[in-house]
Parts: sequence; structure tokens; C-alpha cells
Amino acid sequence: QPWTATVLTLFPEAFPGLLGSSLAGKGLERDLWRLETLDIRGFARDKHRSVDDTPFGGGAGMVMRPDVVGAAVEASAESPGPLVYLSPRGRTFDQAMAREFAEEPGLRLLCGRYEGIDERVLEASGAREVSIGDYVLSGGEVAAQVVLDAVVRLLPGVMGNEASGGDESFEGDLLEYPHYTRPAEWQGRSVPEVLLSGHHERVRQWRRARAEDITERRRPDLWHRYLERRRTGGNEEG
Ligand code: 6GU
Repeated sequence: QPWTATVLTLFPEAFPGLLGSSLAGKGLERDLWRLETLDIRGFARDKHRSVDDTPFGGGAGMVMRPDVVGAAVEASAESPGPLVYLSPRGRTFDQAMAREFAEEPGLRLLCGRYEGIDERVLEASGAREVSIGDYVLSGGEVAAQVVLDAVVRLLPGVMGNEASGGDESFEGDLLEYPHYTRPAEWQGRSVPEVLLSGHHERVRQWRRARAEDITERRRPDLWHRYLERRRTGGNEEG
């Protein structure tokens, strides 16, 4: 059975979205991974199919009902992988987490709307809360697609290279080096000589040096972690 994403959402029509194109989409077509959606509204039981209600204690907005969301989560229990709830209060998603998720048999991604989901569903299900960054989205669907894009490209065979994840041994540790293609001169700007030299080892060294420069100047947080990893032999996470 291929790696399978099961998305629990009020907007199943938002999937696969951009994931249906290019790399991830080719992977879908080749059955290297699967995408399933569970429409949360399908678990509403009353005649109006209501999925939300006003918050106890008052205040703005609506909260997703525990009976409805709970039934959807239960229905996902036979699908492979941990349950992940996309929420701005979750642990911040990063490349290390993407690599962990790619090692699972799949992922069940719970997308909230409105002010969020009744807390008891999250407690009872043991969902892992994951955020994609410090800003507020109006729902988890876009975040789920961000997570899926990052994970799926790591699956064996999805990137043309079986080694997976590109040729940068420092992916996720350093920012990318600059890229160039033809023409070798454009608007009076030339491509760095070393890249035209055919000396693969010098190219490799140049790229690493550029990646290090850029990381040091733009992201001192990543730079210090990188230095620490080199110093200690390189195997701790953030
Ligand atoms: Cl995972 N969900 C929502 N709704 N907003 C977010 C987020 C997730 N990550 C950052 N902002």
C-alpha cells in the first residue's frame, strides 16, 4: 500500500488543488502516493447538516462540534498514519518533521475552520497539532497542502532521483545557493566562471560557500545551528 494522505475537511473540493500538478501530481498518477478526503459535513446528523455551534462562555465566532468532528475522526481510524490537526498553536512544521512524516505509512490531516475544533476531540483523539508558521490562516486546508507538498516530494520515486529530496546534502540546514541557466550573459550580467568550468569539485565547493554566506547573512538562527551540528558531528534536531 502506497503512502496515503487522508484529509478530513469541510472543503474536499479544495484537494488535490495544486498537488495535482507537476511533481506531486505525477506521483499521484503513478500511484506512488494516494490522496483521500473525508467530508466532515457528511458526519452531521441533524436536518440542517450543521457542523458548528456558538462557543460556551460567549465570544466571537463558531466552534466545530465534537460529535460531528469526532465521528469523522473515528471514520478515519482505519486509514494509515498519525492524526495531525493543522492549527496555528501547533508545533512549527519544518524539514525534520517532513522527513518523519515521510517515514510514516501515511498521514490523517484534520482541517479546522471557524475559531477551531472543540478541545475534547483533540484530547480524546491524541491528535498532533502542527502549525506552518506564525500567522493566522482562515482554515487548515492550505496548511495541509503545504505539509503534503513538503512530505510527498521526499517519498521514494516522486522526485526523479531515487535518492530523494534533491542533490543538496545540506537540505534544511543551509539556504539554497544561487542558480543560473543560459544565456551565459544576460543584460550585461555574466554567470560565475566556476559554473562554466566543468570542474565538478570546484562547483560543489563554490555552491557550499555561497549557501553558507547567504545563510549567515540572512538567517543567523540556521547558521548557528549549522555550526553547532558541524562541531558536534551533526545529528541533533532544532
Ligand atoms: Cl496549520 N492552520 C491555520 N488555520 N492557521 C495557521 C496554521 C494552520 N499555521 C499557521 N497559521
